[in-house]
Amino acid sequence: MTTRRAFLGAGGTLVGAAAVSRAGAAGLPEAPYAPTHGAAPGATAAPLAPPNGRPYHPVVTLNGWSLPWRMKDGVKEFHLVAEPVVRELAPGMQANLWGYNGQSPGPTIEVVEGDRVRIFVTNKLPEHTSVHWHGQILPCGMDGVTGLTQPGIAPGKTFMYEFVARHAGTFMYHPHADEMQQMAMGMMGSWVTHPKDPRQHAVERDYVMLLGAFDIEPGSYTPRTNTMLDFNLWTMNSRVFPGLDPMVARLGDRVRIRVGNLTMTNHPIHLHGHRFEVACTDGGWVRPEARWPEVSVDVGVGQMRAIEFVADNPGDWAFHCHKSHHTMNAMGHEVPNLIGVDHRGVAEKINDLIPGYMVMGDKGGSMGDMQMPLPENTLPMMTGRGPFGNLEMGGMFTVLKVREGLARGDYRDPGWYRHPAGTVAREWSGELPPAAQAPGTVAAPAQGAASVRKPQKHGH
Ligand SMILES: [Cu+2]
Repeated sequence: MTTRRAFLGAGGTLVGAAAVSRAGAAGLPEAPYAPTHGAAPGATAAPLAPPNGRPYHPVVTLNGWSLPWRMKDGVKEFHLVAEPVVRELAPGMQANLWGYNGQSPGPTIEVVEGDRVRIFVTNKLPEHTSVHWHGQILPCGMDGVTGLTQPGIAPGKTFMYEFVARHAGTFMYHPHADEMQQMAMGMMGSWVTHPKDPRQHAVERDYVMLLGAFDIEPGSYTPRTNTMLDFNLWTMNSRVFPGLDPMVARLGDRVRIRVGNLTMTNHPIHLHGHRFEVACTDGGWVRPEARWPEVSVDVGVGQMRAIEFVADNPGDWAFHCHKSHHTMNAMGHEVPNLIGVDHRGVAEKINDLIPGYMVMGDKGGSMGDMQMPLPENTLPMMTGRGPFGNLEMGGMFTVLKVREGLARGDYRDPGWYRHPAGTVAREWSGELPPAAQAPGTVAAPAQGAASVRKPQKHGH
């Protein structure tokens, strides 16, 4: 492989890979830097076609990229640099994270079953680290567990890992050193080992993402890493909606989406308009006779699930975590339910005491077109413009766009779906069939409540 690589970003810009080390063939392979894509930092990079070694069909890392390698004496050499990074979570919010080679998550590592792989890990963090190759069957001393199988990689030092990628499948990598801190800061990456025979498990579109969670106080930039469960930003590859690119498929394509979970809770991942099967986990391929149809799959903590389906239904289909709090950005959680509360007169009285107090929630939680001043570096809780208005989403949400007649390698956003005439839900003002009432019930009285409590805490 050449010492300098370039690849085409999603925006079509030619992006040069900056070299950390140019010591040449005798030294470390260069450590390519995350592509920057000019006006769209954090966009999805075009798949990395293998320049040497066995052929394979590359994956697309949603809002991420794959790490180029150097082939040396038949060994694929990669260079990861663990370091502080700034990641734009979505336009309007940046976070001080830790990652690899300029970004969180780190670049996806793609190899082929049977490849001998050598990975150099340079530590530019202020504390020791290590890399665990989650799911790989390898010699124990290469497993990356600080204290158990190796000493920690001290700041400034470089370690070398070497093993054979024995099994095709879906894996990840992350530190096994001060894990709570380092993973809560965004240190993780995907690993895909492609089958030796590219016809095996073949798909036309192959996406990969890792689920993450951060607790960043509105107005600040650095995650609170001691948080156990009460995170306020739920991410796919360290991005949140509307900062996530759509996944694109041509009508009739067989599609795989690989999802790994390195958060502190499970995420039921749901796809609209299609039925899928779990084809692969981080433990290997699921035998065809052992698969069953699903539209949601729970991705447990420390698990990877690769779903497969035929994109046979044209449209813009939501793809998201089914926990409704995980499709929102930073919000106040300690808020009583005020649906039905009569606020008339109350707001004026409170406003005398607290200028700027707003009444919220008496008609539900929709913040649809509400304009509120936000602290610096914070995203709206429910946001994103669609062709029919505000999507009222955030966090772990993106869209699968299925279109007729796309070119094979075309991953560009095709724009919003143009629905055939008469196929969109619409207002009805004509005659209605009767609306039957549940047996034994009477129409609800007007809702009311005795007390109004002001939201107390902002940030969760
Ligand atoms: Cu979730």
